[in-house]
Amino acid sequence: MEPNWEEFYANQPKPMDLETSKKLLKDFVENCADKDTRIALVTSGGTTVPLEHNTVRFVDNFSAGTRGSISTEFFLEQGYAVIFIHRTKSLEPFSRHFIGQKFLDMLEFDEGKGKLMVSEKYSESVAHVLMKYKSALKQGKLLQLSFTTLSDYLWLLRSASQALAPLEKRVILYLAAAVADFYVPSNQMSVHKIGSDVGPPKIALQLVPKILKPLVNLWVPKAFVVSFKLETDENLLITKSRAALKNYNHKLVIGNMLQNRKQQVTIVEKNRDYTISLTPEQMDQGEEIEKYIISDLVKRHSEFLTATETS
Ligand code: PAZ
Repeated sequence: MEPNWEEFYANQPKPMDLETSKKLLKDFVENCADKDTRIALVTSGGTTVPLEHNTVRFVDNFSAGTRGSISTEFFLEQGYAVIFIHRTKSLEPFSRHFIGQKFLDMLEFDEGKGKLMVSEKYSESVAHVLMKYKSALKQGKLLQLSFTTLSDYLWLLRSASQALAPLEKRVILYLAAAVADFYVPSNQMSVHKIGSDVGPPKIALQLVPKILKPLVNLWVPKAFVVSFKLETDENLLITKSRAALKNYNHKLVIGNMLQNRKQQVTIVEKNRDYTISLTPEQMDQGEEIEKYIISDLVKRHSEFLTATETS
């Protein structure tokens, strides 16, 4: 039997900071409401599935938040306001350019003057990214909210969708997060760290309800909803993407393969599909496929707005 989404929300506790997030969402949406601004809700990164309430261990997935964080920058560049819902500590727009050792390599310290600086070599590129970030914030065009667990994510997704519903067709949902398909319900989870003294644990994972159904039909019925489908077997990519479109009746599925997701995606609609890809030369030049995905989606969103102008 298909798991029930209403039961999920009835039984999984809300994240502690949900009310604060709702307030931020409300203010952000109100700020965009009187303008003609289009808004993208971008989800990014992977969800965890805790095995214990006092969580020591959890099931996770590979997603680094690359797709979502880069796409957010391109949505902003196209004039959209963006609500970026991301996994804590996964990549974030703009700051993704300054992580790890690369960040330290960009800095120089003048001991004589006691002054920390961006090294000459990087100052132009750092300033470029920084200006775009500050401008997005100044214009009230970027809101970042974070989640860790599957449950936190689904609560936040519902709140964000509901907050955006009044903006109707101006909203695009870009669901790039890698969301767990299985979880341990709260009432079946061990309270404390699972010990090894009782032998190998028997952990029964349950199916996560298909949240796209209420999201498309109830929460944001007028929005332009785009979901992602990740596969590792190429033979399944199109059929599974199309099955998702049929089940949830949203606008587009972006299919991608784990192995080459940074180089190629397939945009799947009910009656056609087409590929967006980077050439090896574009890859060598450091181009990012999200630039082309977002440019295509913005065009599709415009067409949708024009086609539904009177409805
Ligand atoms: O975050 P990332 O850039 O490492 O990976 C992106 C992705 C593969 C998670 C995303 O493009 C995607 O396909 N998300 C949906 C995954 C799924 O639930 O099928």
